[in-house]
Parts: sequence; structure tokens; C-alpha cells
Amino acid sequence: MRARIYKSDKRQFECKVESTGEMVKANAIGNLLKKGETLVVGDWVGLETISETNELMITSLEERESEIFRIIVREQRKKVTASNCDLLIILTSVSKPKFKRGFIDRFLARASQWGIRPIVVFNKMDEFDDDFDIKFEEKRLESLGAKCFEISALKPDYQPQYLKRGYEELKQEIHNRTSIFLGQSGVGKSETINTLSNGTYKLKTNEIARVGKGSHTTTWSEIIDLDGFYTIDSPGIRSFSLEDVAPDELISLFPDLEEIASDCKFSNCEHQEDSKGCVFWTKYAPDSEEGELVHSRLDSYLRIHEEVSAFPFWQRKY
Ligand SMILES: Nc1nc2c(ncn2[C@@H]2O[C@H](COP(=O)(O)OP(=O)(O)O)[C@@H](O)[C@H]2O)c(=O)[nH]1
Ligand SMILES: [Mg+2]
Ligand SMILES: [Zn+2]
Repeated sequence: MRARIYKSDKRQFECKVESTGEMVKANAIGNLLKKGETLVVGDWVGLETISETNELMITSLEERESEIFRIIVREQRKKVTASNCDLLIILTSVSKPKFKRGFIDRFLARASQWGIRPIVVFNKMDEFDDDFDIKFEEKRLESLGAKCFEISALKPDYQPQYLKRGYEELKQEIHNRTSIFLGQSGVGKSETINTLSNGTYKLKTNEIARVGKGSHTTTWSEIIDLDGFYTIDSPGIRSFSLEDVAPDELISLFPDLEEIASDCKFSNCEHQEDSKGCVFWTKYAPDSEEGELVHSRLDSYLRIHEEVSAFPFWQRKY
């Protein structure tokens, strides 16, 4: 029978049987995956009862539609933490903490790397006081393929005239899908998940994220069933750092820039303003409409590139 892995604990897996909705525990037969790999939360598997012992075993694995992973730099391999996620929900606040475009571009790079469709949710619209051009940001994001939503997690009914796509549309978008919520601490991830789950779930708000500060973090991931949608909670995916990405490969996570860069006549161009003759600075005038968009992306790219380049290979954690 078909089932989905909801939680994993070394070699034992908690699975939800598709036909009955029942949660069962099962071990996996030995040779499902290559050495060093493991089944992960989100995997769709086949379960069989072994006749001698009457034990449930995972005997097959369906091909994954997407994988959430990091690169283990030293071993040049992927460490997968979850699979089959349909949506990467990038949450941002429009008041406190302040909207930061750089954060969004970082998460977009991950979405591109993981092959997951991103959407962007502007939260705390009840506190928005026009201190940045939200319409420009949305146009920019939608040209990159990320649908945008404007909500208030605290006041889901909050619906002034100007709201473009609001809370109800977001609910429809995530319905029956598996999502991960990413965003800076304090943007309202917990509040949003609580509200969207119609009170069936209650995460603590204002909790300080402990990821990446050297403190103890859990290593397991799980899928949470909410009211009509699913979310993957995985401690390993919350970090903003792209330090597992090699500087030379970064541009492939910015497919819009990669396409333009392929026209750059210099093969080793760093696409800096002083790179004379660089396609970005000759073909796209920064003050033209198209150029403004391209340069806003190039700006994020160059900043992240500088950051990952400063990180010596031997110090990379992943
Ligand atoms: N005004 C307003 N406050 C919000 C909204 N969403 C969340 N908050 C508040 O912002 C703070 C941080 O929210 P939380 O969900 O803990 O953020 P997280 O760190 O991303 O999980 C809490 O005090 C929330 O109540 C919103 O839409 N409007
Ligand atoms: Mg939280
Ligand atoms: Zn160039």
C-alpha cells in the first residue's frame, strides 16, 4: 500500500497510509537507496507486511519530485532532508522587521536550487505605512515567477481596497499542497501557520530561532497536517546562509541573470560596474525600466557572491 513518510528516526519511519489516513511505523528494507543515502520526510513509499514476522516494511520508494538539500562540500554530495515539497513560501514583514529584498533573493536562490516553486507573502499589512514600493517589489517578483500575496496573519479579515491577492487566495494556493515557510525571525511564520490552520495548530509566537547560533538544535524533520494543507518542519532548512554553494555555481541559482550573463563577452567576467564592456552595464541601463529590475537582482547576486567567496572552502560547514 502507498504511504508517505511523516517522521524519521534512524531506520524507523512513521508513515501515513494514503487510503486510510492511519499512521504506522515501519522499517525499510536494506537496499532501497545507495550507500550513505536515506529515506526522508515527504517520500512516497510502498509498504508490505512481511508474512513470517507480520511486520510492516517499506519495500519501494517513488521517484522524488523535488528534494530539499544542502551540499556537503568536502564530500561533494547532497544531503537530502526532505522531499516532495510543492511550495516554498517566503514570508516577509512590511513593518517590523523591515522588508529586506536581499533576504527574498536568497530564498529564491534556494527555491531554484531545490526545484520548488516559490511564492512571496507580505505579512503585517495592517501595519504597512508605504515606506517601500510594494507594487514595484511585486512586479519584480512576479516577473521572476513568484506569485505575491498580501496578508495580515493577526487580522485575516483585514482587506483594504488596495490589497491585491489576500488571505483567502493564499489559503486556496496552499490547499492540499505541501509547503515550507521560510523567513527571517519575527516576520510572523508561527502566527501565519496558526491562523491558516484555523486553530487546529498552535505554535508559540515570538520564539527566538535557535538555528545556527551554536546552540542545540533538533535533527529530525516532520510533516505537519494542518487544516487542508501540509507543512514540512525541518531545522536544517531555515538557515539563510548559502555557504554550501560554490561561488562559480551561484549564478545558476539566478536563472534570469544566468541567461543574460551567457551573452557577456568576457568568459571570466565578475559583472562589476567597472568591468568595462560587461553585458549588464552596456545592454541594461540601470535607470531604464528593464535595467532597474536586472540591476536589483545583480545587486543581490554580487553581494551574496562576495559573501560566499569570502568563505574559505575548508571552513565550509556543509
Ligand atoms: N501587527 C501584526 N503583527 C503580527 C502579524 N503577524 C505576526 N505578528 C506578530 O509578530 C510577532 C512575531 O510573529 P511570529 O509568528 O512569532 O514570527 P516568526 O518568528 O516568523 O515565527 C508576534 O508578536 C506576532 O503576533 C500581523 O499580521 N500583524
Ligand atoms: Mg516562529
Ligand atoms: Zn559581465
